[in-house]
Amino acid sequence: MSTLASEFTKTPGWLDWYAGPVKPRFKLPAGSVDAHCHVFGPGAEYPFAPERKYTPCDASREQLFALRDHLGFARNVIVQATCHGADNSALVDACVASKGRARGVVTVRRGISDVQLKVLHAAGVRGVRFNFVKRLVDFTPKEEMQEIAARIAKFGWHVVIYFEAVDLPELWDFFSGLPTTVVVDHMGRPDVGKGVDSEEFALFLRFMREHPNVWSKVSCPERLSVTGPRALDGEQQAYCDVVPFARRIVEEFPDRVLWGTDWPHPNLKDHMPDDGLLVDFIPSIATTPEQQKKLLVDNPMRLYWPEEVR
Ligand code: 0GY
Repeated sequence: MSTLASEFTKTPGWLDWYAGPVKPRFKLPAGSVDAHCHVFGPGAEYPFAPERKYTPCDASREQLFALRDHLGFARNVIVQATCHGADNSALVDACVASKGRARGVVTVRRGISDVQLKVLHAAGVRGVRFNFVKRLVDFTPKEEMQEIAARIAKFGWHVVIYFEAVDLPELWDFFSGLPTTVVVDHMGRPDVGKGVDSEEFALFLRFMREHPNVWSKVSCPERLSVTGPRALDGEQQAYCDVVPFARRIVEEFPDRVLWGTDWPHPNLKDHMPDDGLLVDFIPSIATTPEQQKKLLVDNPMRLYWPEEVR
């Protein structure tokens, strides 16, 4: 008998994902990839991890695939959420159920065997995620991550890193030593209040410039914005304060950027975005059809489905 969903009580104040997204006005290029999204449970089938820092609402693979189709994406990259710890079952089953239309980025511990890594690869996994956001995970020694990175490099996988901008100086050397492609979640979480010309963001741009193996997801305006989802006046668009950051990265590194919805948007505190409107945000950060095709199709295909790229 599986664990009952009712055994899991959502974290107080939890915001559920938005069930009625609009159809985006922006028509995604054919073959677009939502390269950052999650599945949560359902808890009754895939229990949340005992070591989790939050308990979310359910967000099943069927609901993710329905959103994919509604928004006009062709494929997903599902990233292991910390509420599932290193039990990747929900993600793996979603990848398998997608029939090749989803790849996965997992969390693994050093005890994982090569046989287990091969099973994950067969299911569609192509990367591991190292999380440095202290409110989300317990500390993992760097040696353990180094060891894992060396092992997954042999499978042709990459490393996804999630950290906050203020921690980049301390993590720089560790990141520089990673032997794979390295994908940064949400632009390294800049403090947008400091402005696009801040030293902090300059350091992130330098990090990308000096490391040609580093890519960035230009995602999560809803998580980073201070101005928020509503226009401040008739002129300003939603999340306008995030635009210059994402645009700067897309313009300088058009071949090393990815975009994702971040559905079902864990841990948002003040509002839940309409994913259709998030898609409509894309043309303001990737302003030409060439940039949009690289961001949404060419780059994620090269990283996650290289065998399909001619
Ligand atoms: C995100 C961001 C967050 C959470 C997680 O794995 C997670 O729990 O990634 C966050 O709370 O900032 O990328 O979904």
